[in-house]
Amino acid sequence: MKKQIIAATNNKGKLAEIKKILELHGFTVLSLAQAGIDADPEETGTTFEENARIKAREIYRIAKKPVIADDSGLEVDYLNGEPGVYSARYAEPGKRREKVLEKLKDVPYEKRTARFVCCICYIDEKGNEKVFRGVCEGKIGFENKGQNGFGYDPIFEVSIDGKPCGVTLAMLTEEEKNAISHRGEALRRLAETIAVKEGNTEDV
Ligand code: ITT
Repeated sequence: MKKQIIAATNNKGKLAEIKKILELHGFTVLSLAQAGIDADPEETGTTFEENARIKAREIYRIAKKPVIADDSGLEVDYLNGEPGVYSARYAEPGKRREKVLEKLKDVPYEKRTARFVCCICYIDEKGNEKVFRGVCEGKIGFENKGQNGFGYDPIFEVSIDGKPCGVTLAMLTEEEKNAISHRGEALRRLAETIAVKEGNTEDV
């Protein structure tokens, strides 16, 4: 049997990426709905790691089964790391990217450096906890470009070989994004650590 993990997220974009990446590594990923859980833990932490632990612990407390939680966000250097852990609450839905673009409107391209950060907290069936981190470096563009992905993807230009190339994460396919993204990196670290092969259901 494949190892089942509950993904403790209410964000559909994240869930799709988590499923794609972990299923490639031999896991079966259950959404909160599939696990029969209706919860939205309050994110009271001040770091991605704290919030990932808070969300994973809350769902583990209810389910007592292996769980992962993802806390992630965009850090813009010119804005001293904003929106950071407040990425999901930075402005009303639909206005968050515009707020970043507006704050950077007179900022030249070379000063628009930014990164996505993702912390994944995994808790195994016995309650052992581990956090995995991934980072994706890039720059904030001057307008929305691309239709794929979610959140800030249309304004985040990726770096290929350390150089920005005018391509946003929203212009990539899901596979292309997962190959270079903060979430892809954190989840591959998790998969390597658990070293799951089909049929292996051992603990961390
Ligand atoms: P859960 O807590 O239920 O997982 P959430 O959307 O509230 O969902 P976070 O608190 O971790 O999740 O906020 C992360 C926000 O950062 C997310 O809503 C996006 O706006 C942004 N973000 C994170 N990863 C992203 C990505 O890969 N592409 C674009 N935006 C991303």
